[in-house]
Amino acid sequence: MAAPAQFCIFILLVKLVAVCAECPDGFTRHGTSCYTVPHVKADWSQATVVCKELGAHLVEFEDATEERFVHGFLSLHWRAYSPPEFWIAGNDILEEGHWQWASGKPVTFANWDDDQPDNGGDHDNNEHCMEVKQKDQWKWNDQECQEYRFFICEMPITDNIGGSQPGIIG
Ligand SMILES: [Ca+2]
Ligand SMILES: [Ca+2]
Ligand SMILES: [Ca+2]
Repeated sequence: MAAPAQFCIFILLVKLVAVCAECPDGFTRHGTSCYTVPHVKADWSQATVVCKELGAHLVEFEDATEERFVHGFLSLHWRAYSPPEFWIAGNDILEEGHWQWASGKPVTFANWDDDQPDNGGDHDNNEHCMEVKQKDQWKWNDQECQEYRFFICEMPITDNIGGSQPGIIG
């Protein structure tokens, strides 16, 4: 007797997850994340806060496939942002030259622009935050974290579902 009821609950959950898996307005889906690029500039630290307020975080490229998607998105939309320069989550704030994403995950591949990261060169020595720019074909550059840039937020879908629906299962 219990099995059919459980089966129905399972179907209900699958439908619920399917509905919840859609991205919020203004976000674009790729894989298990939703992405948005707010029309506001902020320094790198403020950008992390704004993304968090949106239920997201600064974009972290887990692999080159994800990066290619974001490049494609930026290539379609960059003209709406002036100048087209964007913060992403990479940083070497904790340890010079040790690049990681803001979550603490390691940066597992590289797409640095020529001669980057340079930490600003000899005269500067103060570049610890990662940006991508249209004029550099979206390759990575380290930049001073205090600079104002647009930024890309990423909202992992699985985190949201797990976080908001814990009581339904069981
Ligand atoms: Ca990611
Ligand atoms: Ca640095
Ligand atoms: Ca640099």
